[in-house]
Amino acid sequence: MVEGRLIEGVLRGEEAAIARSITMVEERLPGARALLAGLATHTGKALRVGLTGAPGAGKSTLLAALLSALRRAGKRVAVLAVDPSSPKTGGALLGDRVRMAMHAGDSGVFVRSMAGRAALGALAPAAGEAVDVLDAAGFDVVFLESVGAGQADHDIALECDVTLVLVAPGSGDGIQALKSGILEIADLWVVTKGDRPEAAGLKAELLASLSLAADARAIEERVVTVAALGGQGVPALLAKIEQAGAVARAPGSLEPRQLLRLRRRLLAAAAELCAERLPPDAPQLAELATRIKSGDLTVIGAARALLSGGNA
Ligand SMILES: Nc1nc2c(ncn2[C@@H]2O[C@H](COP(=O)(O)OP(=O)(O)OP(=O)(O)O)[C@@H](O)[C@H]2O)c(=O)[nH]1
Ligand SMILES: [Mg+2]
Repeated sequence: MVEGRLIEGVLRGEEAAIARSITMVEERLPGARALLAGLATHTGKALRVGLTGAPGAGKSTLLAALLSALRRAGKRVAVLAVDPSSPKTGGALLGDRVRMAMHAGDSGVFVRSMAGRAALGALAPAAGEAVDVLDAAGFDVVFLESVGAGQADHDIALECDVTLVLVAPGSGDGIQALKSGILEIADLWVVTKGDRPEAAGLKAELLASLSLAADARAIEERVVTVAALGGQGVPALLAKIEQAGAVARAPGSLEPRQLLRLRRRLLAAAAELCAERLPPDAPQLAELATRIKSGDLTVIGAARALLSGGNA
């Protein structure tokens, strides 16, 4: 069976098998479910780190610095860049490919972009499943980079153990300019380009804004300034990522992210199965629609009947 060979390849960390598997998951190809089921017992080891920020915030530069630091520590690292707005060959990520080329030929690094194919609503779960593939392939840390697109970033954050939101000085309106809701998804806020003179002011502005909603000291612990070009602040950020990841993944933690994630996956899979069993032209739907129209059933009543598998 094809999936069986792929599973073995992924577990051995073979790049071609990993790439093929991610494509299967991304494009919902036949066999993707069997593949994920086969890999499932081998997942749960990787630390999943979300990283998001406006265009030009410094995501690629910081990722390159984090990658180098993690490689020096002997960790295997993967980056999955998700861009819901551009087609697969889109330009936005090409620059990243070039930057990441410094890791080309290093089998401890895997970089891949994932774009547009999956329906927008399904992109985050598909990205999460692609991370499962990388997790099973033995990567210690998997970064899910998203290219600031509001709701998609939020959904992607739910697939991660730790989420970093990057804010850069010199973008004009400071934190006012950020997409609404983006700050709330962060476990750690990262002020990038810390070598620039406006960075301290931005950090103060960020702290003031965040402290309205929560304990100021607790917030301060979670705001980190880095100057990734020169590497300043990167080891400290890495330590905070590992610390936040350990908390999020602790079995006794109040909201183990893995459980939340699995609950969401379960719902998404149930919806997928439902849609598969009931294509829009299913006779059962036509019959129920007629009954709803005649006042014999309500929409919610018919939906309940469908879910319970019984007759309305
Ligand atoms: N001064 C300074 N500039 C930086 C630093 N980090 C990144 N930059 C610059 O900021 C610009 C954007 O950096 P990128 O890392 O490409 O930002 P990005 O968020 O990946 O951008 P997109 O992929 O276009 O969304 C580049 O010109 C970088 O050289 C830093 O630590 N200090
Ligand atoms: Mg970039």
